[in-house]
Amino acid sequence: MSLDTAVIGELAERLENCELQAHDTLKITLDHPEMDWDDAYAVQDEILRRKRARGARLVGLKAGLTSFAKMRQMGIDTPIFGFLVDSFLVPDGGQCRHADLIHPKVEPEIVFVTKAPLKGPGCTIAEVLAATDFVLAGIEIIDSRYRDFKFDLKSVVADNCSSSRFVVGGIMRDPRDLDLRTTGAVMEKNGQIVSLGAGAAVLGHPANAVSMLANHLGRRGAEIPAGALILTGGLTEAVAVQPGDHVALHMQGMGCTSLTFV
Ligand code: OOG
Ligand code: MG
Repeated sequence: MSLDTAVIGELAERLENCELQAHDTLKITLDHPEMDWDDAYAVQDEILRRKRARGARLVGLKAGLTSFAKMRQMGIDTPIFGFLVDSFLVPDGGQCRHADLIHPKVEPEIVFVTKAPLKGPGCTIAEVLAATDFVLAGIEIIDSRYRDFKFDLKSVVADNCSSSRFVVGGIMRDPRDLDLRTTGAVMEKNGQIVSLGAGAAVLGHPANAVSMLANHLGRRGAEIPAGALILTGGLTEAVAVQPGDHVALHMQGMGCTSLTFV
């Protein structure tokens, strides 16, 4: 750690206020170039602490930058991780207020729900599949608090990896019955196909994102609890949305989930 607790608190407040008031800011590493990974996750933890103090409930976790396309674009080889609270959840087929957000984008994701805790280090994909209750289709709405989505990795980790809203739905499936590498995804905006992908786009198999999350938490003395909902990362690049847009995700063998921006 190179930042002191007071600075971590100020950065968390600044980023969370951007989220709550829907305005952007410049990336925080401009003011704090010495910020390290522990500082970045400490800011994110402080945002979660602030939300929980106001009654929010932690409902899940997410991995980001897990697709080969995004990793190549960012020049990284390890994903980033964030949290999901109940206020981020949009009901399946429901509405999301665009004016509450800054510059939202949608991305198709495979969602895991655990039935047993997963603890790293050394957590494997086999353990992930054994601890998975079911998988679902999900659309993540990301909304970086940074101007024009321009950030570096530490800034985006501090900003809870651009987490904003998410919707899950379709048919709950046992991952034992599916080959999640070849599971196809078709995302439509207003009836037009805007992205196409398959599960293998995420780290070869989306369960790898869950084992890497467990290993990341293990290094920090934490674990994935039972009953956690985990977004494993966009299969494709994210797509910008405007008020009035209807977005639907069809996931092979897993049905459909959708939302409308109003
Ligand atoms: C960071 C969040 C990335 C994903 O699924 O890759 C993410 C960003 O691109 O703003 O959620
Ligand atoms: Mg995502």
